[in-house]
Amino acid sequence: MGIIGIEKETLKTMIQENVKTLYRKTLETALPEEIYQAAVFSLRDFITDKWIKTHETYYKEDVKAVYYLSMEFLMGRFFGNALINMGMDQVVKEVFAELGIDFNTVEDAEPDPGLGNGGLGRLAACFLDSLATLELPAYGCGIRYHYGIFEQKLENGYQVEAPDNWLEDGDPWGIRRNEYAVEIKFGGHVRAVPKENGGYRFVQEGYQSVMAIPYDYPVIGFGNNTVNTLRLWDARAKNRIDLKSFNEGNYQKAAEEETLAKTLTDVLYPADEHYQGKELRLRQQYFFISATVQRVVERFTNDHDDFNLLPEKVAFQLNDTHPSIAVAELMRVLVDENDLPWEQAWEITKKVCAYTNHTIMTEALEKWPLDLFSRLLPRIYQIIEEINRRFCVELMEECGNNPEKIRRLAIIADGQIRMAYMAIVGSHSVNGVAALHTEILKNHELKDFYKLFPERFNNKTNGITQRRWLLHANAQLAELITERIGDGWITDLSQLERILPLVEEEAFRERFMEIKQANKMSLAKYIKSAKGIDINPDSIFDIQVKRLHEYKRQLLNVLHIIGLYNRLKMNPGLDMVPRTFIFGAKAAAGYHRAKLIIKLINSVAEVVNHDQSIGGKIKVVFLENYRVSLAERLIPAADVSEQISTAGKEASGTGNMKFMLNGALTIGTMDGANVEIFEEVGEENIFIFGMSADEVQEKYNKEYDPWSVYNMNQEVRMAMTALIDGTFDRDTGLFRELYDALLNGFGGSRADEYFILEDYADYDRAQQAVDYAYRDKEKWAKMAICNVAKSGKFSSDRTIKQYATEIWNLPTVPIDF
Ligand code: B1H
Repeated sequence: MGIIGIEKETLKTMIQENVKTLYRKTLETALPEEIYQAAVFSLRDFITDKWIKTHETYYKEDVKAVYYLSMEFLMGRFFGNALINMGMDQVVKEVFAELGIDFNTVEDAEPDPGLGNGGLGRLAACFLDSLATLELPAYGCGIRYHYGIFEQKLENGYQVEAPDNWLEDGDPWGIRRNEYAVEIKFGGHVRAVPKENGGYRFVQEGYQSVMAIPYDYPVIGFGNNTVNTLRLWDARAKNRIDLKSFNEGNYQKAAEEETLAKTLTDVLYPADEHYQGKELRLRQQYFFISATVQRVVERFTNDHDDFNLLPEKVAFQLNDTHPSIAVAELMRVLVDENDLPWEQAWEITKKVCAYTNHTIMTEALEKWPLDLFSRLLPRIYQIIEEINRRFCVELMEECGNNPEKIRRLAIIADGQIRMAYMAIVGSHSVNGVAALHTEILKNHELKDFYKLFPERFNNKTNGITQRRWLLHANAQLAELITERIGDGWITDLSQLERILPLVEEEAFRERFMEIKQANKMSLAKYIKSAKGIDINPDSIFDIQVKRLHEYKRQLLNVLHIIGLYNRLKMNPGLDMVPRTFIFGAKAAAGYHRAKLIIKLINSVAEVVNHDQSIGGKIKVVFLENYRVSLAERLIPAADVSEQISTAGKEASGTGNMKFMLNGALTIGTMDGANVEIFEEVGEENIFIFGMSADEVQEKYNKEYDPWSVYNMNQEVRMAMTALIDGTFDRDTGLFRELYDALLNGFGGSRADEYFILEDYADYDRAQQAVDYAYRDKEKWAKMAICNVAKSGKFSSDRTIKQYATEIWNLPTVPIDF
């Protein structure tokens, strides 16, 4: 048994002891969630030693570190992934088996922390995994929301939201660090105090304050000794309401501060890609940025006195504009609190900050009204005004007196602060998240800035971590791959290319397809137990899971299902491979149209699934509460991955990569990273349809009349009619809004804004090609294997290496242990 044997016995005792001390129970009587907690406390012991060593090393070697600043970290469950990265999963599984505990039940007892909306938050989580695995000094910096993204339930086919109280049963992974608490100031006014040697110092007075308390979470590298830190800030009142302050007449202020602290970090804003302009959101942004910036600068000054060295020790990566206030806060800390001249502080700030753009959807653009901003953050507001004033002077010098252009590019205009512009002006790097997206930024959305600062613009195509999305989520496929090419792919995904020659081997293809089948069977079982729906495991599993947005075009998918259904009704003998359409999607609570589309999917499911006359050829399943842990179940079971956004609208997509890695074939538009998936696999291994981004732009600028599609295409006409003729709405007229939105425009939006009808016919053609390809089992297997083999580019390890060398100049720091 050797070392493992000793560890196993130790581990058993530790788990038993922890169950005893935490819950006064034995393993026989403990609940799965209690065993889970006990197991985490046992594991933490092993992690903590490496964690301490990592930070000792960073400190001693005075290394440069990147701070990934993000409002969202959609981490998913920690337990299974921590075990894998620690190299302890086998041991722990054996220990559980020997103790008679079911591992999966315990794994399922962990809450799935949803501290993010979707792709942007999940990207941050994948990046942290890659940073630790690549031995790069890195901190994730964000907010410890008490409630993550809402839990979605369905009532009568409608989405209803329930709170997600992920901290309810405690937080075994987080460590509170009271000693690093930081004071954050809101409101009040700014006073100019004369300095001894001339000039003024600006101080904020009459403010409200809140304490920021950090909670540290371990981020474990795979197969090394690195344990980095995800630092999430929580709010606490500075002054408790007490009799003393009451007597001093401070009761009101203390009460206000207490309320502020209570609500500040309560809940994640769930309106993915939709700017709302809420005061509390701005407070959240400043709260975690000010806390981070103050801590980072304080730590720097502990052992440096030359601020020009700051960019050699610190890189801030701004995950979209949400943390872009960091530009102004760093200026404040350097100029106001450390007496640096403006010019010097500005050069340092630009060298430290880098900005990633994640969307070109105009409704997501952050533009804060001046009155709100200046009331809440008076000193930061002054600093932004000064940044803007100097930038406008620069523009004038560069382009002459061109008021129209200055207005167009100014950081402050029309009574608003344009956060994206501040992020660009205050950074040395601006990147998009896929090649097409970056080109659109350079040539359209941010064209003027690209002309001004061409050297700042660069592309960093997104990636995903193969540790979670293959090794953990699809253990059997991972094992098959390892059997044939070794386990090097776990830290170097490009090695997957080496399975490409195996497509010619029948035995390999069969094993590959058997694993897919097993994953489909276990998903079918889950769907039966969760929804009571019987699905055919031999049907094509066609999956679209992502946030619900009009631009992602779930409506195109449903409309096509209606079209297929009509076809089957007219011709029950229609020769088609049975298909199971699976959806998962949360809609922002206030996004009426998105919620109506969810209702439509469920109404179509209700009718189609109960119609005996179509012989079970199509089934439609809407799985509620799509989240990381559900994705881990769904994606390994997919045959077809739906990536059907209107070209030019999806910045990258990352779900597309997860499906590919698990051997699903993509049906998709030439959008976001689909373009690069297409380049990797070649046209014979993907189903591409629809207009290109350029064609979309052109159609948008010229006239587009969806009625012409309607009039020319009978299937479209019938599917549209089914929206309003009572087939799915029991004659309530419920879906007329969708009908009108597509044909006439509705509520201020143009008719068929996202070109669903225009792309319908080509989508249907591609879907028929899918059906046709699936009939040839051997060919399908080859295509699927090819997708896995060519997915190496989409590892977040590749992405992070590019950030580290091209943006951060960040060397690796191996940890000896
Ligand atoms: C993406 C967001 C986003 N882009 C605002 N933008 C949010 C914007 O709460 N907010 O205010 C939340 C999220 N999310 C996504 O980022 C893109 O749509 C995907 O295409 C991309 O893959 C992902 C990661 O880059």
